[in-house]
Amino acid sequence: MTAASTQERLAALQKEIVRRNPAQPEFHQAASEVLQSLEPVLTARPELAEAALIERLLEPERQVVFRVSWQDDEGRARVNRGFRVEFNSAPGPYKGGLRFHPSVNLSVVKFLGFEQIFKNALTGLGVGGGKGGSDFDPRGRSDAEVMRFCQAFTTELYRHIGAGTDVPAGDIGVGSREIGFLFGQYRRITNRWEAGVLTGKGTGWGGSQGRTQATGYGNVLFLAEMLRRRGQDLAGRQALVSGSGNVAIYTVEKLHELGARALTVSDSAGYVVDEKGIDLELLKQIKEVERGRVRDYAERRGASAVYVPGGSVWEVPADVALPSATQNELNVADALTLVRGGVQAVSEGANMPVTPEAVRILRDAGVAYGPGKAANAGGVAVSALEMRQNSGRETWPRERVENELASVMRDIHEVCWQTAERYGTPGDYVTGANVAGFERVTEAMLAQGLL
Ligand code: NDP
Ligand code: 2IT
Repeated sequence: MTAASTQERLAALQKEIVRRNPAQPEFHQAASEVLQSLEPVLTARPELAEAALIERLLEPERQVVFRVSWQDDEGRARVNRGFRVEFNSAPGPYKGGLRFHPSVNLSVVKFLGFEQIFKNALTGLGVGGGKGGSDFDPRGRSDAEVMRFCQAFTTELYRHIGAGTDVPAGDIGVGSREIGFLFGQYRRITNRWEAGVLTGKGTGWGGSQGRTQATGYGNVLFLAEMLRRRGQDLAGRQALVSGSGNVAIYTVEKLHELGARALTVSDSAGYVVDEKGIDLELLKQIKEVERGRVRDYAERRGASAVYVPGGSVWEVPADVALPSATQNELNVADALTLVRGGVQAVSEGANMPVTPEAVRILRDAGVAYGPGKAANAGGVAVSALEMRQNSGRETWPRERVENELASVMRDIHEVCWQTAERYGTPGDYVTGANVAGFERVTEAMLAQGLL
């Protein structure tokens, strides 16, 4: 195959994706980002362009959409929509989080599930790709309402999941509280104590030490590795973190551990800039214990912190940026502001937080850019380690998990780096991650025949 004929085929595929998946802009965006990286590998390795492998990759193996009816505290019946998209199980059981947020729809779940295939392949830990969730909004709901919702959700989902089939975990709006309720209902319905059916469990009942911290920690380790390749390090750096949930909190923790200073956190209402660096204990108290907002942080922190309603953390000048909230949260204007402010590296804790046009601006300006499917893979990597512990009925000490996480993140960085070099785009982690993930998954698919 020549480069030109490959390009033609990819362009035709892009059109076909839009035609076959109408009104799914997030899925189009995620698919297009990967397809744009594949020309060199398809031209160089025609066997991977064969057998409709790309077409198969783009079509989920199975998509489940279901009704979730539950009762609120006033006794009223409520109805939400549940999703599980089982995208690809060639490397291992479907694996990926559940997101509870009013913006969840099939497009969002498919974009996340598609990215998860490549991310999971990069971990090398034998997990396929999937994602799920609901348009349920947990904000303002009591514990009892969240429990009833999770039970109703599991009553439908349970028949599709299992330790060797499909293993959900958390994502936006789903943390250890929700995983507990989901697990309890699964156990009740199946009459099985099947630890490996969900990850992110409590450490007293089958969860892995270090899973809560893994995504944020992993992203900072990936960022440190990108900087190291440029002869720089994190110590003394000023960092921007967006979001104030699971990923953001443990990103701040690891940044501080490595001598950097996290200046910001945010939520959908506004952001906080704290010139002394985010006070982690206060942030954890407000977010993990009280389930409060970043505005509360600013009110209690004192003079060093300012709350800015609306706007975005990217307005603050800093050396590095770690978007850790949601998709498309960093646009062209933000990228230009960051570059003007002297940013040297951007590493994605969230999935697809930087828009494609903004990525181009960062790369053209020579900013090191770590795409989420490599940089935030630490969470699912420790989930895969949780599955290992569950299958052997083992409990690994925190230190062992952290060492393995550090080694997985180094390996992911290395495979992205080497792959980018091999295809003539040194330092380009997008090509590295997409092509390396693609090679691993398609090799597994080819070996298993036409399914
Ligand atoms: P949480 O629910 O713990 O926190 C989400 C944070 O992002 C909150 O601060 C929330 O603010 C903010 N946010 C969510 N949606 C929006 C929105 N539409 N606009 C503005 N802010 C928003 O989720 P996580 O920390 O777990 O997830 C954050 C990101 O990291 C997501 O992209 C997720 O897919 C990704 N990720 C998570 C992993 C994990 O292990 N949890 C693993 C890999 C990636 P508010 O409270 O106002 O909604
Ligand atoms: O986006 C992600 O990688 C996650 N939400 C974590 C998935 C998992 O199975 O741990």
